[in-house]
Amino acid sequence: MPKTETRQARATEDTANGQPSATETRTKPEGVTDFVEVEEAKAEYNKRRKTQIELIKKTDKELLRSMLYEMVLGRVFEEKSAEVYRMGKIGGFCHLYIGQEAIAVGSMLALEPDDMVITSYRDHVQAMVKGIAPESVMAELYGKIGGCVKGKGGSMHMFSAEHNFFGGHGIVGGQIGVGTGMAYAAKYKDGKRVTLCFFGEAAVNQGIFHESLNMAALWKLPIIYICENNQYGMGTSLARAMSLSDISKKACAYEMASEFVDGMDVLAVREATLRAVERARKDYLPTLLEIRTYRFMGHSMSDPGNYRTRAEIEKYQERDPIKLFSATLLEEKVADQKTLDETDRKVHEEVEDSLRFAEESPLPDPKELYTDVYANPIEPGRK
Ligand SMILES: Cc1ncc(C[n+]2csc(CCOP(=O)(O)OP(=O)(O)O)c2C)c(N)n1
Ligand SMILES: [Mg+2]
Repeated sequence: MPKTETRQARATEDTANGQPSATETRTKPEGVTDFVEVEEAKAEYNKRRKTQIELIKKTDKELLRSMLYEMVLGRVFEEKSAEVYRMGKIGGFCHLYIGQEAIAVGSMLALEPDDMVITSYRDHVQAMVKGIAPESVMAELYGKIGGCVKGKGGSMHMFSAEHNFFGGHGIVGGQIGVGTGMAYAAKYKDGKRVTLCFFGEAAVNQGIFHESLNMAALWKLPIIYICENNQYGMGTSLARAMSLSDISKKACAYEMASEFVDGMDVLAVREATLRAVERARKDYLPTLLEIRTYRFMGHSMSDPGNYRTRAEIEKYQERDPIKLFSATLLEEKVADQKTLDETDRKVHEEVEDSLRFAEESPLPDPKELYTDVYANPIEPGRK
């Protein structure tokens, strides 16, 4: 839960960094570096165990195993991307999703294929969960013609109209307005499709968030706003940047339904999304989900990460969503160790294949510079 003391403690740090502080000086409690206590989250998770077991019993076992597969695929894919990035094979910005996988998987596996998704630049895993093949995402990272946008988008701009995946957006909060427009179009045209719009917690401070939520509630749009609260916007912690850090509460300003969800619990994410999907599909009502998570890596590949401690990262790694879910599946006998090893083996094979594909895919021909840019293409060389 939000802790005012912590916010003030952060302000104290600001002063130490030479930045202005709006609050009085206060000693930072030992070991408290964020606004959500891991111990508290663990206790909440344990309280949910009974419900979780019931959920596991009523959910298709195959679906549960594919949820695990998708999370592991996301993790291994990105670990490999980081490796080849460091070798200089991928250029430009590259933001990893490691630690946040339960959000993409829990929410998107609750959708129908026709439902639409839009997100920020931290998009590789979401693109794959929506159905874009790993080789197509890897080739895009490489800037090759086999990429899902023919190598012209790169890491931040995965896109596939065929898979109803509408980006990959670099402007913080930009996708919230576009996503709201998509939901408007869906309702106007047929009313059946739901839009899932992901963004980070730093985007909530942008005007577009508030304008969009107001319109979505007023016009009853079938949209689910998913705030992936990983507690940092680049090197700035949420506690230092937001006056009301309980993000799910902001929905009440627009009379919108909202929930606060543990993003390390893939089943909790799925259940909350299912409730929101029903609200959207049946009654055209929007929902704001604040899903609490943590990114295990830096903001991007070029982040030295000196704004947080190793101890803080390790504390959250204890609640690694993949470890938690694997343990639950083992306990409930949905999977045995052999299944987990086999998942790991298959995932590594799939990631290696994607890498081979990306390596072998040619670079785009220079004439591709002129394709898919304007609705009415300009002729090359025209003055
Ligand atoms: C309008 C705008 N302002 C600033 C930036 C620079 N910027 C890129 S990412 C980022 C932080 C966003 O954090 P958050 O929304 O929490 O998403 P996360 O990176 O944590 O997933 C900022 C400030 C930008 N891309 N767009
Ligand atoms: Mg963030």
